[in-house]
Parts: sequence; C-alpha cells; structure tokens
Amino acid sequence: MFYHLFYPLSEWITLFNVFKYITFRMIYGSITAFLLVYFTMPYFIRFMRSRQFGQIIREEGPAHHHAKTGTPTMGGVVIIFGVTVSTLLWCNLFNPFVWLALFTFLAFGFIGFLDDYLKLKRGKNLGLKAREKLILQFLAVLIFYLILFHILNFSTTLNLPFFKRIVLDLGIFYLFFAGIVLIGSSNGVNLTDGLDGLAIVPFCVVAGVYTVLSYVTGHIKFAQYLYIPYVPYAGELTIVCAILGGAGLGFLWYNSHPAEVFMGDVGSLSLGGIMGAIAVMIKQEFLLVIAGAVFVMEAFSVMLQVGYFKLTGGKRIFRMAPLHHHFELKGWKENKVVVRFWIISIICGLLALSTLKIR
Ligand code: 57M
Repeated sequence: MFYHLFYPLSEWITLFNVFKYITFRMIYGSITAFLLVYFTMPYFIRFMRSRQFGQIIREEGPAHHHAKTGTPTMGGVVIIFGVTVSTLLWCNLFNPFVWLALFTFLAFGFIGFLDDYLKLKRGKNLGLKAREKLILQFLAVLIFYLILFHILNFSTTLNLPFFKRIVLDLGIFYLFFAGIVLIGSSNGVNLTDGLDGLAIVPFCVVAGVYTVLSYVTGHIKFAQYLYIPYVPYAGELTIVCAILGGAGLGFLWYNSHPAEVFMGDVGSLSLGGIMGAIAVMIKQEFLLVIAGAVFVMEAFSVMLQVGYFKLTGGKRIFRMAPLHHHFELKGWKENKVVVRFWIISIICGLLALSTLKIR
C-alpha cells in the first residue's frame, strides 16, 4: 500500500522516491513484521492462557517435555497476522506473485489451524489424520499450480544448481514436483518444531537465503551474471522473504527457551508452505534442500525410523525420531540440541548461497 500511496508523490517530495526501491521496502517490511509480532504476541499468550488453550504433550515424549504441558500454542496465528499486514503495507500489490505467496501461506495456515483446533477441542494430541492433512495440502498445491502455470503461464522448465546448461521441461509433472516441494517443506518444518526455538531460526536462515535469491532472480543483470533464470515478478518476493524473517525473529523473542508460546501447526505448516511456494516461483527449489537441510534431516530421520520400525517389527535406527529427540535421549540438554541445529542451518544457508557462484 505504501508503494502505491507514496511513490507517486515522489514527483513533488523527492524523499518518497525511496518507496520505489525493493531494498528499502524489504528492510522496513521486515522491521514492521517484527514489531507487529513482538507487540501482539503478549496479548495472544494472555488470551490463550485465559482460555486454558495450552499444548497437550504426547505420552511417548521425553519425560521433561511434560513440564511444558499447558504452554500456549497456535502462536503461528500472530505470525500470520504480522506477515500478512506487513506484506499488504510494503509490497507492490499489483504483483501476482505476492498474492500467490499469500494464498499459499493462508491455505497451509488454515490446514494447520484446523489441526490445532481439533487437538484443543478434543483435549488430545489428535488433530487431523495424516491422510486428511495430506489431501488438504495437495488441494492447496493444485490451486497454486493452476494459478501459477495456467493463469500466469509460468515456465515448466526446471533449473538445476551447478549445471547452468541443463534445462529439463517437466510439463504437467511440475504439479507433482511442486507438491513434493510445498508439502515436503511444510511437513519438514512441522516435524522439526519439537524443541524451543528449533524450527524458527532455521526458518529465518532460509528466509534470509531466499531474500537474496529472490532479489537476484528478479534483477535481469544479476540473473544473467549468475546464469540463473530471470523471473520478472520475483523481485517483490525479496520483501516477502524479509518480512517472513522479521516475523520469525518476533516469534523467537517468545519461543526461545523456556518457550512462552509454541507456533502450532498453524505456524509450522504455513511457514513451510510459503517457503516452498517461493522456491518454486523463483525456480530455486533444489537450493531449498541445502538451505533447509535441518528440515530435510529431521523429515528423513522420521521416514527412516518409521520405515525401519515397520520393516524390522519394532527395531529403531535412532533412539527416537525426529532427530532432535535422538540427541535429547543421548543426554544433550534441549538448548544444546537447539543451538547446534541453528549452527548447522547457518552453515547450510551459506553453502546454498555459495552455489550461485559455482555454476
Ligand atoms: C510435529 N510436534 C511436537 C507444538 C508445535 C511419525 C512421528 C515422528 C510424527 C511426530 C509428530 O507427531 N510430530 C508432530 C511435532 C509438539 O509440538 C507441537 O506441534 C507443533 C508443531 N507441529 O508448535 O504446538 C511438541 O514439541 C514440543 N515443542 C517444544 N517447543 C516448541 O517450541 O518443546 C514444540 C515446539 C510439543 C512440545 O513438547 O508438545 C511433537 O514432538 O509432537 N511424532 C513425534 O515427533 C514423536 N516421535 C515419535 O513418535 N517417534 C517414534 C516413531 C517415529 C516410531 C520413534 O522414534 O520411536 C515425538 N513427539 C513428541 N515427543 N511430542 C516423541 C517425543
């Protein structure tokens, strides 16, 4: 909104020319999102406590997790509020990618909200069934795919890191590829969100990496110089990624150990979903695997554990899945696990950015 309100006035007030620049709006969008979450969250926490809407802890969890019973959850509602308001304030609202990213964010957030609400209503950690969640997620992906490829006529060619000359055209199969990216990243964040601050910092790292990737992808000279596909609408996603990072830091203020609030599935699914959508829209899906390696590790640890458990009639590879619980049961304190996973995510974020020069 500010872009549409103030930039046209730059003819009379030169200062307002700054509203044209993505870098300016990226910084202030991020700060706006941080402040919106920072100032709103205490009221949300108070509201959830007054209604006794607290987390129900799973039985099979590590013993010390039971001390967290009753911690307010669904803090993702405040993240969604901060991101949505900040995006509407600072982005160019004529950019279709901004609306498509917001749609994905809210669609996955709605699925997570349903899951959280059912858990609270039933008083058990039993929300949507895995199958129901997957069907709803795929429905959201289908709408995302139809808008992106059939209304916006987006290219179905796939861009690979390191190999600038290889271009694969997936055609209709991009629907399934997009499904893997969006549902994979959404569930990856969801599974990772099992310790205080564990999911939100790696998410902020990925948001930072994709802030840079969106900027260079939407800038024709940088895209040509780096041999990456130039995507005209991608530039505004720089601001959306920075806003996501700012909102994430606002949430971290309250989710850091000992957490005063959990994000809930409404937060984890929406954050993972929008990040997957942005990766598809700027044609940098594979770098999500590198930058989001913590989420990939956690999801794979579950797949390996559950698969091996079923194959061997109850044997385990890890002491417990996801991976963060394995280290907890090995005797690492919660904060030790969390900070070490943060370090890994920062290194992986830097590696992801380095691939831009290795092509
Ligand atoms: C998502 N949710 C946390 C909170 C958060 C197949 C199986 C691996 C699935 C998996 C599962 O159910 N995962 C669900 C993880 C939960 O957090 C809530 O969920 C939201 C995110 N979706 O926002 O609302 C618990 O995590 C803890 N937490 C914190 N701080 C935070 O900031 O301490 C969360 C955020 C919260 C709180 O205790 O209650 C979760 O872990 O459920 N299942 C599991 O992850 C279980 N693992 C398991 O069953 N492993 C078996 C299987 C694979 C054979 C095995 O390895 O033998 C673990 N779940 C829990 N504790 N709660 C077991 C340990």
